[in-house]
Amino acid sequence: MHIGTTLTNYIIETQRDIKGATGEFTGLLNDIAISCKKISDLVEKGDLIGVLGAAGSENVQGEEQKKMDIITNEVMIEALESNGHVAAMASEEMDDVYNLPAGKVRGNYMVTFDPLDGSSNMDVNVSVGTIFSILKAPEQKETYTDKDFMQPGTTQVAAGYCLYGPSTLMVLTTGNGVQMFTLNKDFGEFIMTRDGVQIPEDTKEFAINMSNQRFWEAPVKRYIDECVAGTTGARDKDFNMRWVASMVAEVHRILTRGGIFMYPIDEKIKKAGNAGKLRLMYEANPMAFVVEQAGGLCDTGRGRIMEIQPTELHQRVPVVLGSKNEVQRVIDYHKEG
Ligand code: AHM
Ligand code: MG
Repeated sequence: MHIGTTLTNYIIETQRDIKGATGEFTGLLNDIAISCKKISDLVEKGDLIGVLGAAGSENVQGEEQKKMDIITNEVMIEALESNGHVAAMASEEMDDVYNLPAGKVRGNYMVTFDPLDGSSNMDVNVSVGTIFSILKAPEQKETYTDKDFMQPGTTQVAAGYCLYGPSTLMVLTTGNGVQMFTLNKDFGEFIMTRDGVQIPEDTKEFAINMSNQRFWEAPVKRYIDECVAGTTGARDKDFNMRWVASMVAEVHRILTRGGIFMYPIDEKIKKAGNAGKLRLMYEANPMAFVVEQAGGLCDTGRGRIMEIQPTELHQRVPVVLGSKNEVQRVIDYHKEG
């Protein structure tokens, strides 16, 4: 019905259906779209403008930052703090909550984001993406803290990602299904190219980093062993495997043709003192909102991601997402132990 409409027009139209939404929400999504267009341009130019490679610093999680992690984080901040739609933000690349400088108008929304997910793929010219989650600010004030962000994924107002691949695509949910918009660079607009995206309930494709196999827990090992055995084992079909190492690209493939993506907890992760690899607030929750709105499931294996009560800004969680029947099977295996 909306195919061919611009992202801006679509947001204005649907805003009327979003409880309590004002023009501010439209403005906010527009700010995000502008950041993504800028990031798309930087990603495309790459080595021509010297943005590839390491920055020589580490983020709060002790991971090496790429130049592009820092640059894209700044692009997001600049766009989001300028127009009075945002109260505060949090990012994978910033240790603490980002409060707007004095004098900037504070809006009613809080945004969490991973400005360039899969950034190590930048150097090898493989797809990367920006992930975002929009929450309501609990109150209007000058300074926000981590506590204000401790809202479960079920409270997200909107979420999505922008994938920088052969095309630049914005994938969005405001709780009314999932829409995909393709960037037409000739006139700089995101155009809706798919509406009501649905993930097939069954799949023959799994995505997991197999090099972690020896560290996995028993339910994950059982599930993947069965996929690999295919018709010679417990399953009635043979499986295919994909691993891009960009969550955005994996989720996008799953939205397009089904599949299951897993980044489970394992012995190596536990030994490092972590509860998972991926981050709840700006990776797992926004992807869970998108996946569930497309008819899929997103779980830790032991509970629905969006029902987790966050306790830390950079909290990590195990993630199992995608085609309903396969994710359910993994959940069942966890129950069986
Ligand atoms: P990042 O946010 O530092 O880019 O890390 C997240 C990425 C995901 O996109 C991807 O699923 C995973 O980390 C890749 O993990 P691995 O390095 O085990 O292949
Ligand atoms: Mg990331």
